[in-house]
Amino acid sequence: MKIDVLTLFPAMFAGPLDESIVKRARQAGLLDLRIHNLREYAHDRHKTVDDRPFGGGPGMLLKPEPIFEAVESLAREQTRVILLSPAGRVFNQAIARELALIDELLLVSGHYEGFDERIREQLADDELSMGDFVLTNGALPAMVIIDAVTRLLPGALGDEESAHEESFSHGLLEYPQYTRPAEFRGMKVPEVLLSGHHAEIAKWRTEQSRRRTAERRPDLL
Ligand code: 21W
Repeated sequence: MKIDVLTLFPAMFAGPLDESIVKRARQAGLLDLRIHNLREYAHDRHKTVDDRPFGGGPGMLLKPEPIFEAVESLAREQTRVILLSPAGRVFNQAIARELALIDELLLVSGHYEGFDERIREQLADDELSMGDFVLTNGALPAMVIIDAVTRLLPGALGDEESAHEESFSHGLLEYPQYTRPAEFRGMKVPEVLLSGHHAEIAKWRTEQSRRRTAERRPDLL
């Protein structure tokens, strides 16, 4: 899979994508990731990428020319062009699974007060948000999407990680887990987990998952 990212903050991408499973996927050739600086597609003397909104109002908008030029130079016919903005549909695991099936993504990170609407109309295939909170720009959301999608690429997870994954794909929150020691600062691990009764343990875990989900995320039930 190839993922291009268009951003005003390319330096933010050094680090998070050079660790762990994403690093391994890149080294293995499963993911070809390229970060592009939007400013390099601005051709005026001041490398202008934004301007004031017609009609007035606060903040600055990303202007069309640099983004059109960048997308036209980076995207092919089959590329899925995705804007990151708080006005997008909310990203989730189903969207991650859908994106993991696509050969080429181009993630366009927003900033300021948003995009000139013609960028949406003409260039974007989709627009994604991380949820109802305000960030300073779309760089972290782009990295979140890359992380969530990369681990779904065939071969990205080791055997152990994949097996672990399957045992958690029941749509409930995780049950409480413990490791040694069996007692720590007076806090004891639930007796059933030390009992060796596998059916009892499975029953306890399911019950705990349900209780926790009902309490914290009733929308999942
Ligand atoms: C924050 C851009 C607020 C635009 C009309 C006029 C990408 C993001 C972002 C940002 C506004 C994501 C307004 C969750 C996020 C992102 C920067 C809108 C108000 N509307 N997911 N003025 N949260 N954020 N400004 O902030 O680019 S995905």
